[in-house]
Amino acid sequence: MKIIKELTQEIFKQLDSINDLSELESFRIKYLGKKGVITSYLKELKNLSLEERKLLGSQLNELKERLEVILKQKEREILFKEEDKDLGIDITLPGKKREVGNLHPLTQVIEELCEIFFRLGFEIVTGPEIESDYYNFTALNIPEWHPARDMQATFYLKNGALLRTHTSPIQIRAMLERTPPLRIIAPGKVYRCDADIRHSPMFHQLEGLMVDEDVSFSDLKGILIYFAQEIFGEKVKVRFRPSYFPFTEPSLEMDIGCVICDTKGCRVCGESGWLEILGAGMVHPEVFKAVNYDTSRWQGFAFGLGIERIAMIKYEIEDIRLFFENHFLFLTSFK
Ligand code: FA5
Repeated sequence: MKIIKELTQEIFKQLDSINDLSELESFRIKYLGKKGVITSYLKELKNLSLEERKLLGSQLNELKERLEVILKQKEREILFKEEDKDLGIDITLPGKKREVGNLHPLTQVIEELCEIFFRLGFEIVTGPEIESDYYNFTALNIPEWHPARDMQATFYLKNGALLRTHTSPIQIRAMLERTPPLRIIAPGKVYRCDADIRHSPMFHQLEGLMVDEDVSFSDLKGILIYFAQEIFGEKVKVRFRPSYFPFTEPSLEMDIGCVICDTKGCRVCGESGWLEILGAGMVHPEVFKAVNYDTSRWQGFAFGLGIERIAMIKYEIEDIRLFFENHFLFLTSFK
């Protein structure tokens, strides 16, 4: 028993200092080989009494089995270490964090808006960014001579087409493709010669249109207030102002209380305390005429939201240009 105890200690002491596979193999042969120490002791058992044989035999076999398991573990450890050395890896270094990307803040706002209006039964549609004069202006009751064409400085293409100045032409396309009643929203890029901290030559709008037999101006106001509270929270300050659009009558513009200065006035809201986020109104009978909708039966409202303005208020961003300069730190702060 004393010999087994000493042998066990000796074996484990030696194991600690083994660092490569050839040393490990010599060690295995020394103790477990045909002429190894443990094997020899096992062979000697036959010279002992039955009682001693039983006791020592089970102890020796247990040590042998334990050692076989430990040797396998040690072999795996040595192999891993050698692999790491080959690859030049320091296994003590902390693991690498995998960066996960995020959607652009404007995409996030567009998705949130679509979800809000989708819940209200609006269908999501799209239209082309290169438009004809007819859909962008004429069908929307903006004839060639109309001063409203100056309201939106337009990028014209050589072939007479233009980059749409608003998402309102999608109203016309959607009404021509469908029969009323209908509810659509249409997010997309629009283009105007306009650039400062609140205006960008390319920006995003979301158009909304609802046509039915019994649609009123108060439905429009109710939906706009609902959307503002959903996106900015219930405490949001909202203001409606009378306005003019050739394709709606009556028309309004909606402002949101500037969250950056709490309506006290700052650089972002042009010192007014408010930020204009949308234009809206009841669909003009001339627009219904352009799509052959019976004006004695159908009424409707339409609105056009400025997506960047909404994102600026929501995320308290002072300069619209940040959305398009693609600074990595700016974009990744919207995770
Ligand atoms: C229009 O574009 C109308 N088509 C909106 C409309 C639709 C009215 C349906 C009635 C019925 P306006 O030019 O005001 O309207 O633009 C709408 C919103 O787009 C503005 O309230 C503002 O939030 C945003 N916007 C306008 N110009 C810019 C710009 N250059 N950069 C960023 N956002 C802008």
